[in-house]
Amino acid sequence: MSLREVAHSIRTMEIRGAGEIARAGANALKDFAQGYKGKDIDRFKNQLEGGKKLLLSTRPTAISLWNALQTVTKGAKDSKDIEELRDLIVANADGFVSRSKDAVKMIGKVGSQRIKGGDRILTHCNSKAALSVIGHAFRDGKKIEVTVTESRPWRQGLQTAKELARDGIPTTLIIDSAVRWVMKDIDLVYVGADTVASNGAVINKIGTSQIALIAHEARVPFIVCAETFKFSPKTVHGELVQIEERDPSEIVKEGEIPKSVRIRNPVFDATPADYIDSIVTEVGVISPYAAYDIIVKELGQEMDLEI
Ligand code: RUB
Repeated sequence: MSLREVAHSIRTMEIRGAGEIARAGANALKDFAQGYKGKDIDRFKNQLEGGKKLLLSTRPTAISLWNALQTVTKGAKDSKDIEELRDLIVANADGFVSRSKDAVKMIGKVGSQRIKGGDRILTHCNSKAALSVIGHAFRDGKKIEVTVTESRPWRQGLQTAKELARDGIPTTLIIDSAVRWVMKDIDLVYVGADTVASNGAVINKIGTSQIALIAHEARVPFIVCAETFKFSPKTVHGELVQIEERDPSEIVKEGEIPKSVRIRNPVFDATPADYIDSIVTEVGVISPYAAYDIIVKELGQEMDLEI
């Protein structure tokens, strides 16, 4: 796929999930660099920058994509010739993709320690990191059951339910508004993240914050699974996370309700740190209040504040 095609696939959600879009973005820049036939280094750099902008314009909320593209182009400014720049982009992209896949596996191992045989787990949307935890616990022989929310309007929960059923994990599907009713039958909640802000707030699929509130009310631990590249250096610089609002046609069909009715389709929300028990990362389980430390330690290269 060309860089343009990858951007289109991310925009239209053929490629989706914060980890997947980050890896797809990194690979798109790598493929572009490998296929670059020009002889002018400045033109090459400009086109890479343009490709980065195009990829970043696809979906605004997941910081994973920005972190991935920053990592892939790290050091590009100082490159003096085309070969050197091409090799740098390829090595950076390969390094990012391989680290990010290892991170998902490590999150599975670390996050599953908390799960005991007989636990009933609830998850929302379709998160590779959360599924890694659940799958790890199951492969360790723990007899678990998983409840999955439908996750309107894209219904990513159906994908999650298919993946769990394929692996032989007992799975129940519920509609999003049933969460409060079924919470009495749940022991642990595991969700993924698109972005973790420096104040520990987690931005994830719309409805996540309601689930966190309900879990809090029922004293059920609410655990977030997030690779360190889901943490946002931009929030340290004072930027607010932009919540993507998608087309109303994803919710109602043309003519289904009067045109005068306004339709909003925000697809992510923010869960404050107070409602989060812990965040499982590839460098260990942390309190949401340690988000700033993770940003400084793991993503430190992006941290220089300029006046
Ligand atoms: C997906 C979503 C997922 C996170 C984490 O939203 O909110 O929970 O991206 O996923 P969308 P992962 O379907 O709109 O992209 O753990 O796979 O990165």
